[in-house]
Amino acid sequence: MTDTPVSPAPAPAAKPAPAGPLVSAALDGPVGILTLNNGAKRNALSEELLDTFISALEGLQGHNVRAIIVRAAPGMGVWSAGHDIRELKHGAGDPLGYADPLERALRAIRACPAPVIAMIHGTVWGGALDLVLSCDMVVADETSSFAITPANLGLPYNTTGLLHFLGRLPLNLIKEMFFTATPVKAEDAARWGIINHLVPSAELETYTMGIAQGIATKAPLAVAVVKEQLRVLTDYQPVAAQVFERLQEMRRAVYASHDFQEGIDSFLEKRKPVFRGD
Ligand code: LCV
Repeated sequence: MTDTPVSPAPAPAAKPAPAGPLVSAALDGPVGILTLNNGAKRNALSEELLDTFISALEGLQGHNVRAIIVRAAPGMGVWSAGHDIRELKHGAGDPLGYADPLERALRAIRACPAPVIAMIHGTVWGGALDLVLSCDMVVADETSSFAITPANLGLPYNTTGLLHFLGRLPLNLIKEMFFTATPVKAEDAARWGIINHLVPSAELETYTMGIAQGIATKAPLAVAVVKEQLRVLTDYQPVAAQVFERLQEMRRAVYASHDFQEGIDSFLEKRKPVFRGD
């Protein structure tokens, strides 16, 4: 990929600028490329990284891009370790609420008029899988795997997130992924439909860029309207207010539980969690 770097998205003003941008943006003709650059923290989706991601995504739209590729920096064994667990707080309300930075990033991807293609080399964990599934297409290589892990943290996944999975996978596969938190390896991810294409590592960039450049030759207004029609038709599932309230009440009991605190503590203390079911 021969990138023409665009000015890196400004880091959030509140904190000192990171050594290099946590997310860099580049243009290759009509194709934008967003690169996650925090290898030391395995591209954990912190508020800082996600704010930078969202502004970089919005910045690319200002350059009239026709397709956008989201990738990790070359050679990283972990594409993203998911939600920054250090930013999950027990007793601070819903850990995956509407205003959560990860939820904002998912909405930004889904609302972006240009198709967004996730290019995966390495492992994808937790909320990063929701981010990948929020992209319009996924191209991955043989090093990829995909895990959704709230059961490792005692965290109650949110209803919007579950709808993202229901829009993509059969119920039995969603249940296996959520109940076991086991990473789905590349071959199975291709067979299950988590990814569009499984290609050898050596061809990953060329293959993904080929799809992006192909999209870039199509009528952008027609592409953008189909993307928005599909978003509206899949995201808006009628749920009775009372049902939604009951689900929220059930989730409240979980994120107030000892097990959620244990999930966070065990990660920070680098030990296995012991869940008591309360
Ligand atoms: C903060 C991290 C993280 C991280 N946050 O490297 O799906 S939900 O509902 O659960 C949602 C809420 C969610 O997304 O939760 C997070 C789900 N993610 C995970 O459970 C993955 C947690 N991470 C890991 O299992 C390992 O880090 C992997 C397997 C990704 C990589 O292992 P590796 O041995 O290569 P380390 O574990 O040594 O991590 C390197 C540094 O990145 C930090 C980790 O704390 C460490 O920091 P220090 O060097 O300061 O110790 N890190 C990794 N993941 N999700 N920080």
